[in-house]
Amino acid sequence: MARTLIVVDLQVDFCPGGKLAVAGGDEIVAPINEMMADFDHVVLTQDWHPAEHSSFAENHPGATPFSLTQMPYGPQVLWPAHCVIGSPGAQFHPELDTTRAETVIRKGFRPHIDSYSAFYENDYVTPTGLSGYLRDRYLEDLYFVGLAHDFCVAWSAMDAARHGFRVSVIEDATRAIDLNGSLQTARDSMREAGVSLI
Ligand code: VGL
Ligand code: ZN
Repeated sequence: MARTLIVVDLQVDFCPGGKLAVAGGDEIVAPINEMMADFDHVVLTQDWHPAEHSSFAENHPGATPFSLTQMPYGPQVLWPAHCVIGSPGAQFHPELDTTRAETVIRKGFRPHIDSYSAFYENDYVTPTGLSGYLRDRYLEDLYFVGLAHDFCVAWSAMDAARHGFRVSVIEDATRAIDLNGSLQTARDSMREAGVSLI
């Protein structure tokens, strides 16, 4: 079965020095580049928010970054502004090899809904189109790497497993935000959803 590597949000703002830096985020770039040779297909995802995005703390007067708020679709962490459409921080890490990418899925561009998963926005009903893309191409054996382990990688992997894909997360090639135990929760939930942590 063809193996597809899905590289999640390996962008400047999620690496040290970025607006929502994940510790060690840049350490996984070289290993991911090398790993691409072992896969038949490579897909990239890109977090891509308008400046007025509702997941940004600065768009909620008085709110501090990393606090929780209620959205019509449920609880939402308020983040520092990051990956603003067209900004340098929204670009892929400059050393990431993007030549093998067969498509780039952008997510989070609707002002009122955040999107952690590469498959569905956080309302769980608005699809990004990735599922249809993969199914149409018979790409059903998926390996996730990238940032952040406990948010976008985990939510993507769980959605993929729920939709009947065969799903693994290559943990060495991820790094976590780890907000209030979110890494442990994400790992437990992934295992429960049938994701292999390898
Ligand atoms: C992410 C928080 C907000 C991620 C994206 O890529 O894990 N986390 N936007
Ligand atoms: Zn985001």
